[in-house]
Amino acid sequence: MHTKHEIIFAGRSNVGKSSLIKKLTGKSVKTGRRPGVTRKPVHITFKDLLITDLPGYGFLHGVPEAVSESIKDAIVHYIEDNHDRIVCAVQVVDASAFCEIVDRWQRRGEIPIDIELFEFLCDLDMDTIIAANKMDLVKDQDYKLDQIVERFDLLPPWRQWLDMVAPVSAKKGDTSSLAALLRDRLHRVGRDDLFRYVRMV
Ligand SMILES: Nc1nc2c(ncn2[C@@H]2O[C@H](COP(=O)(O)OP(=O)(O)O)[C@@H](O)[C@H]2O)c(=O)[nH]1
Ligand SMILES: [Mg+2]
Repeated sequence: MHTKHEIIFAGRSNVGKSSLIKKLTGKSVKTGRRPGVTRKPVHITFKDLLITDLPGYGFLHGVPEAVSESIKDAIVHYIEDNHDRIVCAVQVVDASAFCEIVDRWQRRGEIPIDIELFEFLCDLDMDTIIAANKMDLVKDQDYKLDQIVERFDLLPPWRQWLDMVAPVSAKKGDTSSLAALLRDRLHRVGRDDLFRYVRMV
């Protein structure tokens, strides 16, 4: 069937993009044996809905800088090329490591790649959901989520952003907040019939 709507998942390597897609849809996306192996977008389709697992970006051990740059370019081009059919972008972060990584980049005077991508999505007027994954590793969850939204230039408390921030744990199977937001986006385009492909549990 011709693709009408698309949901994309973007994020650094190893943040849990593929695990989240598996939890939400029940379908496996091909996962590389080591991070950085998937360099092309991987798709799953349900009727005319496409779910896309974009290659992980960021520095990777053993992957030359030029390769990570080309992955970033490929992601940007993919999003630009398919902009019109993308209902929403899920930007996945590892909640337990995100702030530290962002701060390290900022201390070096560089724009962290996650922030750069988020700004790019905002500039495109893309409906973006931040999925804070690996919440099972986080002790003080409200504090951590406040810290995370602040890095994205969103004013804490994070609960002000419940329509775009979803704390989840793919590992624990705790993904209902993200499923609810995705269903809301599908509802907005009149596609309640696709809810069954985005499971609440
Ligand atoms: N603790 C924890 N680990 C997770 C979670 N989600 C994924 N992982 C682990 O993180 C690693 C990378 O997951 P994967 O889905 O392949 O990440 P991707 O590279 O972003 O697609 C795997 O070892 C997963 O088991 C989570 O919610 N909590
Ligand atoms: Mg993956």
